[in-house]
Amino acid sequence: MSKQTIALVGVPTDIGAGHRGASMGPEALRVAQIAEKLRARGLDVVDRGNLHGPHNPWLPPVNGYRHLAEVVAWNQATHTAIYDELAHGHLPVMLGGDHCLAIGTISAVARHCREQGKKLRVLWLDAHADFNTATITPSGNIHGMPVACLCGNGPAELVRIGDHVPATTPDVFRQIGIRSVDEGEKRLVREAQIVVHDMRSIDEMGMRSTMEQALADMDGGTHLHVSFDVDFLDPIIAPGVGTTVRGGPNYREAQLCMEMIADSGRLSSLDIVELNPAFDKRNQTAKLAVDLVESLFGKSTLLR
Ligand code: HAR
Ligand code: MN
Ligand code: MN
Ligand code: MN
Repeated sequence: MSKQTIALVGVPTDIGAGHRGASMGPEALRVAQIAEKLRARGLDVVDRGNLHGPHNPWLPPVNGYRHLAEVVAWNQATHTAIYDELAHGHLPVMLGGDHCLAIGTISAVARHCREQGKKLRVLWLDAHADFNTATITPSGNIHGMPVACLCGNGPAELVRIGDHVPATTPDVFRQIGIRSVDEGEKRLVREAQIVVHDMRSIDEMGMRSTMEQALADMDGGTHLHVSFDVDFLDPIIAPGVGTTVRGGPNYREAQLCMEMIADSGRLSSLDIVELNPAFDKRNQTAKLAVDLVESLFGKSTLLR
């Protein structure tokens, strides 16, 4: 079997975010040499360039959503591109862009899994649960809603991307690093029974046991998708995001998280989202994200 092609797909938009600048994420990751670093590991990497979509009109929310029509357009383009890569047997890496784009990627991954008879597991690495709805959102920003939309709780135009409603179910998710959940959102997360490894839990049991649990019960028929919101990381090491929340995983904890995912051997698709170069210093957060992605693809810091 020839080695699997990793396809980088840039999605340069901040359409779902509360700050401008995540649209520069794909280029910052390229400047940090994401393709070259993965190729240096012997991996086959192609860069598809960027998808295109509407510009950000920067308007206030309407009926609880900011820029809904534009978010739909970007996610449709993302769904099509990611589905196409999976259909060709490639491992897609979506370079965001804000986290609303996970609606496009994960709906495509879920569709692929249904067609291939695979089980889906999604690791949601994030400071936030992203489970808001129009009625409870404090902001109207759709990057705070993708998990809800994927589980069928959202506007019809977004929920039906991928033509299967709901795109997936709460039980596929394992949320890790969570430390900022809005009051109404907490209730919905509990009701949906999403498995959340919040920072309190990581403090108490450590990253190793956390990841053992999050990666348990997978087998050769499991497609593992990682949705890496860069604000997962502690802002001391990763200032280049729009919504920093202190008290996240430090460098070693983040490395262990990525190394254990690599060791599972199941990684089949990836989002890298919420990187915001407008908040970064000398591209350090992009470089850190690339360093961690190298670990995700098997680079070990140890003598192994
Ligand atoms: N929970 C807040 C809201 O919905 C902030 C969401 C921020 N989301 C991200 N992605 N940065 O995780 O407005
Ligand atoms: Mn190929
Ligand atoms: Mn997020
Ligand atoms: Mn976040």
